[in-house]
Amino acid sequence: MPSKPIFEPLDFDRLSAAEQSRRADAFARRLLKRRSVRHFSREPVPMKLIENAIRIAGSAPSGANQQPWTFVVISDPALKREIRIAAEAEEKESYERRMSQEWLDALAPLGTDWRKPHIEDAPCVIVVFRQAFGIRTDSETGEEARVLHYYSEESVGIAVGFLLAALQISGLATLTHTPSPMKFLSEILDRPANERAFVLIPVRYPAADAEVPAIKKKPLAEIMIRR
Ligand code: IYR
Repeated sequence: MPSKPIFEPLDFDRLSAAEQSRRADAFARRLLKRRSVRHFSREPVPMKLIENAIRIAGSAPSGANQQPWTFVVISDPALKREIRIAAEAEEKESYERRMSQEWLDALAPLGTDWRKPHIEDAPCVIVVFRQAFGIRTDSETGEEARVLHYYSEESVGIAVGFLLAALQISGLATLTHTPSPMKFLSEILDRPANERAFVLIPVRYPAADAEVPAIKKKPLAEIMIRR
Protein backbone atom coordinates (compact mmCIF):
# COMPACT_ATOMS: atom_id res chain seq x y z
CA MET A 1 0.00 0.00 0.00
CA PRO A 2 1.42 3.40 -0.92
CA SER A 3 2.09 5.55 2.16
CA LYS A 4 0.63 9.05 2.47
CA PRO A 5 3.00 12.03 2.53
CA ILE A 6 3.64 13.58 5.93
CA PHE A 7 4.85 17.18 5.85
CA GLU A 8 6.95 19.14 8.34
CA PRO A 9 8.04 22.79 8.49
CA LEU A 10 11.03 23.67 6.28
CA ASP A 11 14.17 24.56 8.21
CA PHE A 12 15.44 27.48 6.09
CA ASP A 13 17.57 30.48 7.04
CA ARG A 14 16.55 33.54 5.04
CA LEU A 15 19.78 35.50 4.64
CA SER A 16 20.29 39.20 4.05
CA ALA A 17 21.40 40.04 0.51
CA ALA A 18 24.85 40.96 1.86
CA GLU A 19 25.20 37.63 3.64
CA GLN A 20 24.06 35.75 0.53
CA SER A 21 26.79 37.43 -1.52
CA ARG A 22 29.39 36.89 1.13
CA ARG A 23 28.68 33.17 1.33
CA ALA A 24 28.42 32.73 -2.42
CA ASP A 25 31.78 34.47 -2.92
CA ALA A 26 33.49 32.51 -0.18
CA PHE A 27 32.20 29.22 -1.59
CA ALA A 28 33.24 30.16 -5.13
CA ARG A 29 36.72 31.21 -4.00
CA ARG A 30 37.29 27.81 -2.46
CA LEU A 31 35.54 25.62 -5.01
CA LEU A 32 37.15 27.34 -7.99
CA LYS A 33 40.50 26.19 -6.61
CA ARG A 34 39.56 22.52 -6.78
CA ARG A 35 41.89 20.52 -9.00
CA SER A 36 42.22 16.80 -9.60
CA VAL A 37 45.44 15.99 -7.80
CA ARG A 38 47.63 12.98 -8.54
CA HIS A 39 50.55 13.80 -6.26
CA PHE A 40 49.63 13.22 -2.66
CA SER A 41 51.44 13.49 0.66
CA ARG A 42 51.36 10.50 2.98
CA GLU A 43 50.05 12.57 5.86
CA PRO A 44 46.97 10.91 7.34
CA VAL A 45 43.55 12.41 6.77
CA PRO A 46 41.28 13.08 9.78
CA MET A 47 38.47 10.49 9.63
CA LYS A 48 36.07 13.12 11.05
CA LEU A 49 36.44 15.13 7.83
CA ILE A 50 35.72 12.07 5.71
CA GLU A 51 32.67 11.22 7.80
CA ASN A 52 31.43 14.78 7.54
CA ALA A 53 31.87 14.84 3.76
CA ILE A 54 30.03 11.51 3.39
CA ARG A 55 27.21 12.79 5.60
CA ILE A 56 26.90 15.75 3.23
CA ALA A 57 27.02 13.47 0.15
CA GLY A 58 24.33 11.31 1.72
CA SER A 59 22.07 14.35 2.03
CA ALA A 60 21.99 14.82 -1.76
CA PRO A 61 18.63 14.70 -3.52
CA SER A 62 17.90 11.32 -5.08
CA GLY A 63 15.20 9.70 -7.18
CA ALA A 64 12.23 8.97 -4.88
CA ASN A 65 14.62 9.70 -1.98
CA GLN A 66 15.97 6.15 -2.39
CA GLN A 67 19.52 7.24 -1.58
CA PRO A 68 20.96 4.56 -3.87
CA TRP A 69 24.57 4.82 -2.71
CA THR A 70 27.19 3.19 -0.54
CA PHE A 71 30.52 4.86 0.29
CA VAL A 72 33.33 2.43 1.09
CA VAL A 73 36.22 4.15 2.91
CA ILE A 74 39.49 2.27 2.59
CA SER A 75 42.55 2.98 4.69
CA ASP A 76 43.94 -0.57 5.04
CA PRO A 77 47.27 -0.57 3.12
CA ALA A 78 46.92 -4.20 1.98
CA LEU A 79 43.48 -3.51 0.52
CA LYS A 80 44.67 -0.35 -1.21
CA ARG A 81 47.54 -2.32 -2.71
CA GLU A 82 45.18 -5.01 -3.96
CA ILE A 83 42.96 -2.35 -5.55
CA ARG A 84 45.91 -0.58 -7.15
CA ILE A 85 47.20 -3.81 -8.70
CA ALA A 86 43.76 -4.71 -10.11
CA ALA A 87 43.10 -1.15 -11.33
CA GLU A 88 46.46 -0.98 -13.07
CA ALA A 89 45.85 -4.31 -14.79
CA GLU A 90 42.54 -3.01 -16.25
CA GLU A 91 44.00 0.38 -17.07
CA LYS A 92 47.04 -1.12 -18.82
CA GLU A 93 44.68 -3.11 -21.01
CA SER A 94 42.59 0.02 -21.64
CA TYR A 95 45.46 2.36 -22.46
CA GLU A 96 47.25 -0.22 -24.61
CA ARG A 97 44.31 -1.89 -26.35
CA ARG A 98 40.77 -0.75 -25.48
CA MET A 99 40.89 3.04 -25.83
CA SER A 100 40.69 4.58 -29.30
CA GLN A 101 43.37 6.93 -30.59
CA GLU A 102 40.80 9.75 -30.40
CA TRP A 103 40.30 9.04 -26.69
CA LEU A 104 44.04 8.84 -26.01
CA ASP A 105 44.50 12.16 -27.84
CA ALA A 106 41.76 13.77 -25.71
CA LEU A 107 43.55 12.63 -22.54
CA ALA A 108 47.02 13.67 -23.69
CA PRO A 109 46.87 17.16 -22.05
CA LEU A 110 46.20 15.50 -18.68
CA GLY A 111 49.33 13.37 -18.81
CA THR A 112 47.59 10.28 -17.42
CA ASP A 113 48.65 6.69 -18.08
CA TRP A 114 47.87 3.23 -16.70
CA ARG A 115 50.03 3.68 -13.61
CA LYS A 116 47.94 4.52 -10.53
CA PRO A 117 50.37 4.88 -7.58
CA HIS A 118 48.00 7.43 -6.03
CA ILE A 119 45.57 4.63 -5.14
CA GLU A 120 48.19 3.21 -2.82
CA ASP A 121 49.82 6.29 -1.42
CA ALA A 122 46.60 8.12 -0.53
CA PRO A 123 45.90 7.52 3.18
CA CYS A 124 42.26 7.19 2.26
CA VAL A 125 40.38 5.99 -0.80
CA ILE A 126 36.60 6.28 -1.11
CA VAL A 127 34.86 3.96 -3.55
CA VAL A 128 31.30 5.06 -4.28
CA PHE A 129 28.87 2.31 -5.24
CA ARG A 130 25.55 2.85 -7.00
CA GLN A 131 22.71 0.61 -5.89
CA ALA A 132 21.16 -0.33 -9.23
CA PHE A 133 18.20 -1.75 -7.33
CA GLY A 134 17.23 -2.17 -3.68
CA ILE A 135 16.45 -5.33 -1.76
CA ARG A 136 13.38 -5.55 0.44
CA THR A 137 13.12 -8.39 2.95
CA ASP A 138 9.58 -9.46 3.81
CA SER A 139 9.30 -9.21 7.60
CA GLU A 140 7.09 -12.30 7.79
CA THR A 141 8.45 -14.72 5.22
CA GLY A 142 12.03 -13.41 5.15
CA GLU A 143 11.78 -13.51 1.37
CA GLU A 144 13.82 -10.98 -0.58
CA ALA A 145 12.39 -8.92 -3.44
CA ARG A 146 13.98 -6.38 -5.76
CA VAL A 147 12.97 -2.74 -5.33
CA LEU A 148 13.30 -0.62 -8.48
CA HIS A 149 15.59 2.39 -8.11
CA TYR A 150 14.82 5.49 -10.14
CA TYR A 151 17.47 7.78 -11.62
CA SER A 152 20.23 6.07 -9.68
CA GLU A 153 22.97 7.30 -12.05
CA GLU A 154 21.87 10.91 -11.74
CA SER A 155 21.39 10.59 -7.98
CA VAL A 156 24.85 9.16 -7.36
CA GLY A 157 26.38 11.75 -9.69
CA ILE A 158 24.84 14.54 -7.61
CA ALA A 159 25.99 12.90 -4.36
CA VAL A 160 29.55 12.63 -5.67
CA GLY A 161 29.41 16.34 -6.55
CA PHE A 162 28.42 17.10 -2.97
CA LEU A 163 31.22 14.80 -1.73
CA LEU A 164 33.94 16.44 -3.82
CA ALA A 165 32.77 19.93 -2.81
CA ALA A 166 32.68 18.98 0.88
CA LEU A 167 36.18 17.49 0.74
CA GLN A 168 37.48 20.57 -1.04
CA ILE A 169 35.91 22.90 1.54
CA SER A 170 37.54 20.74 4.25
CA GLY A 171 40.97 21.49 2.80
CA LEU A 172 41.57 18.08 1.22
CA ALA A 173 42.53 17.11 -2.32
CA THR A 174 40.69 14.54 -4.41
CA LEU A 175 40.90 12.72 -7.71
CA THR A 176 38.02 11.07 -9.54
CA HIS A 177 39.25 7.81 -10.97
CA THR A 178 37.08 5.49 -13.04
CA PRO A 179 39.09 2.43 -13.98
CA SER A 180 37.17 0.55 -16.60
CA PRO A 181 35.67 -2.00 -16.19
CA MET A 182 35.24 -1.56 -12.41
CA LYS A 183 33.84 -4.96 -11.53
CA PHE A 184 37.03 -5.88 -9.66
CA LEU A 185 36.05 -3.32 -7.00
CA SER A 186 32.85 -5.23 -6.18
CA GLU A 187 34.88 -8.39 -5.81
CA ILE A 188 37.75 -6.99 -3.73
CA LEU A 189 35.38 -4.98 -1.51
CA ASP A 190 32.88 -7.83 -1.29
CA ARG A 191 29.85 -5.77 -2.33
CA PRO A 192 26.42 -7.32 -2.95
CA ALA A 193 25.01 -7.98 -6.44
CA ASN A 194 22.83 -4.83 -6.47
CA GLU A 195 25.84 -2.50 -6.17
CA ARG A 196 27.98 -1.23 -9.05
CA ALA A 197 31.21 0.70 -8.54
CA PHE A 198 30.64 4.28 -9.71
CA VAL A 199 33.90 6.09 -8.97
CA LEU A 200 37.08 5.67 -6.94
CA ILE A 201 38.29 8.79 -5.11
CA PRO A 202 41.72 8.97 -3.47
CA VAL A 203 41.56 11.65 -0.74
CA ARG A 204 44.43 13.39 1.02
CA TYR A 205 46.66 16.41 1.33
CA PRO A 206 48.55 17.27 -1.84
CA ALA A 207 52.31 16.71 -1.84
CA ALA A 208 54.24 19.93 -1.13
CA ASP A 209 55.54 19.88 -4.72
CA ALA A 210 52.31 18.63 -6.34
CA GLU A 211 51.78 19.71 -9.94
CA VAL A 212 48.59 19.68 -11.99
CA PRO A 213 48.07 19.97 -15.72
CA ALA A 214 47.86 23.57 -16.93
CA ILE A 215 44.31 23.35 -18.25
CA LYS A 216 41.49 25.89 -18.08
CA LYS A 217 37.78 25.80 -17.36
CA LYS A 218 35.39 27.37 -19.86
CA PRO A 219 34.39 30.94 -18.98
CA LEU A 220 30.86 31.64 -17.77
CA ALA A 221 29.90 33.28 -21.06
CA GLU A 222 30.57 29.99 -22.83
CA ILE A 223 28.54 27.77 -20.53
CA MET A 224 25.59 29.99 -19.50
CA ILE A 225 22.79 31.19 -21.74
CA ARG A 226 20.13 33.65 -20.64
CA ARG A 227 16.79 33.70 -22.40
N1 IYR B 1 40.12 5.76 -16.61
C1 IYR B 1 41.43 6.11 -17.14
C2 IYR B 1 41.38 6.98 -18.32
C3 IYR B 1 40.84 8.35 -18.13
C4 IYR B 1 39.69 8.69 -18.79
C5 IYR B 1 39.20 9.94 -18.72
I1 IYR B 1 37.58 10.39 -19.82
C6 IYR B 1 39.85 10.92 -17.92
O1 IYR B 1 39.34 12.22 -17.83
C7 IYR B 1 41.01 10.59 -17.24
C8 IYR B 1 41.49 9.28 -17.36
C9 IYR B 1 42.32 6.71 -16.03
O2 IYR B 1 41.82 6.94 -14.95
O3 IYR B 1 43.49 6.93 -16.30
